[in-house]
Amino acid sequence: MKKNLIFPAIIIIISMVIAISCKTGSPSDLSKENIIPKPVSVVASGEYFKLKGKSQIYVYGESEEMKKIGLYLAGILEPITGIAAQVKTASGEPWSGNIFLSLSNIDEKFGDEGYELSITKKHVKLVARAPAGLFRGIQTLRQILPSGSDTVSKSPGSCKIPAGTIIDFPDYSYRGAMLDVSRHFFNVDDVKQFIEYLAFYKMNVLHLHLSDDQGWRIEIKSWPNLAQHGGSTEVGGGPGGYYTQDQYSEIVKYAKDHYITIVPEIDMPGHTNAALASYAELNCNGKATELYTGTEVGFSTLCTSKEITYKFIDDVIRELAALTPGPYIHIGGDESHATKIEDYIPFVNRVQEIVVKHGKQVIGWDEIALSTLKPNSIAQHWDNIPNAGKAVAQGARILMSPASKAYLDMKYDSTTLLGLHWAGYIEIDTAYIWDPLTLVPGIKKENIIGIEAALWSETLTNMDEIEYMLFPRLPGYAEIGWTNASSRTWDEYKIRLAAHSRHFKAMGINFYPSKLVPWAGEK
Ligand code: TNX
Repeated sequence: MKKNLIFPAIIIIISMVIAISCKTGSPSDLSKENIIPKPVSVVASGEYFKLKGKSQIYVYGESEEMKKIGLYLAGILEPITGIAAQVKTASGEPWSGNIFLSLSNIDEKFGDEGYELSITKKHVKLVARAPAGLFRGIQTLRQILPSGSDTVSKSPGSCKIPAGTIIDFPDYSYRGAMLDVSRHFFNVDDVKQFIEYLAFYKMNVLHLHLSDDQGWRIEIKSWPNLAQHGGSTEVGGGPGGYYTQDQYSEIVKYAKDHYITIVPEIDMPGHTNAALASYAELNCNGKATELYTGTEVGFSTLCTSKEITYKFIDDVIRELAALTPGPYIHIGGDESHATKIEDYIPFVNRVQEIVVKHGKQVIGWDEIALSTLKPNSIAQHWDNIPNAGKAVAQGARILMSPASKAYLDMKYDSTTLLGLHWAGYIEIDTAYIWDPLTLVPGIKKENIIGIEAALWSETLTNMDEIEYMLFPRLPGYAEIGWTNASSRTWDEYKIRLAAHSRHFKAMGINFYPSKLVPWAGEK
């Protein structure tokens, strides 16, 4: 840049920063805020709370966890408002000028994740039954700060937050996304970024697809070649990679800090070429296969008639269960076209026993309903409606991931360069307009644990590409899981979604600017 242009450029940049800083916002109608997922109820008072340079965050109780949540909120406020709030312990009634976080025995309908956010002229008070509820409520607060999330403004100022009361709790208890780290490997930092996106939209599960034909991505100490050899490539022949157990634990902890459960998946008996290439004895013919870097499915199978196969599975599940505090282990079970059905059924039955022995509950793709499901097993519906029906008939619950609605790797339309389209094109409206309750005939609400959007990575190689497929569909899936279907319409949602482009921009997200969304309407 020429010297005489530097000064005007600096002025422009400074005025842009000021324009998006907290100072300029003067909202007063809480009910007009564009919150995703849409809360259960929002009542505006017409007033506003003014966050000032000396505002502090007060937490009730001495627990480390409360303090941590307070610090998390402080870390969010600082870059947006320029206010470096301190976290202190409160006692007595809330007093003017500050934000208060407390746990209280409010109505059971709030569950662990619900919260009540009351904003008055004097203070902000966030109350929940459990820490997770406070964390979810903080995401709401984050979305109603005038300048949006993560906007960098170093000039401390005052910030007006519209006042009123928000009462909120989720419709479904399981609201997740899946990331396929097998077809292409994504490192720990990428996964952490993914976790932050889920947290912003109050999702609570990250399912990691840790093994497939193209790569084994988790260190198993008793079978080291799985990761060393089986993790050494990916689709297209790149170097692949794997998480050491320490790295996996780091992901688990990061997720936990965002009140997100990790569900690890070891896909079997199909989708196992990476394991079959790493250990010859897992093959029926005793010969190791070649590593695979293509994108075909359905050609591999563990040797279900060999005892060593079950020793292998027992070791893998034992190590994985020990590293995974969440209640679930996902055993895959999809597209086992190379396994005879008479072998598949006893195999899945036996693997369920192994998972239960190691203290975990089974999740598997809907084909596992062909076997005898344990009552607390969960079938993940992706394709076959009769399979979902079979699962429910056996007393199992369904996790809803219908490919034609909730597959994040499907192209938006025929012009989308990334992704696949075997289940159709999934524009933003298609992704949003469906009800988990009406997909499978005869199914009741209590048969559904929740929803999960799946991002398969055959065509995705980096975070930019992941973001493009995630956004702006992810907020819609989060809302389907959180907000009761009776409170959702596409016409109203698309306006709120349009306003979220300010968050996407502030977070540097590479999103698909769908023509169906009136982005010009953003504030
Ligand atoms: C089907 S969905 C698969 C995956 C592919 C995906 C691509 C499912 C359980 N299996 O192996 O990656 O389609 O969209």
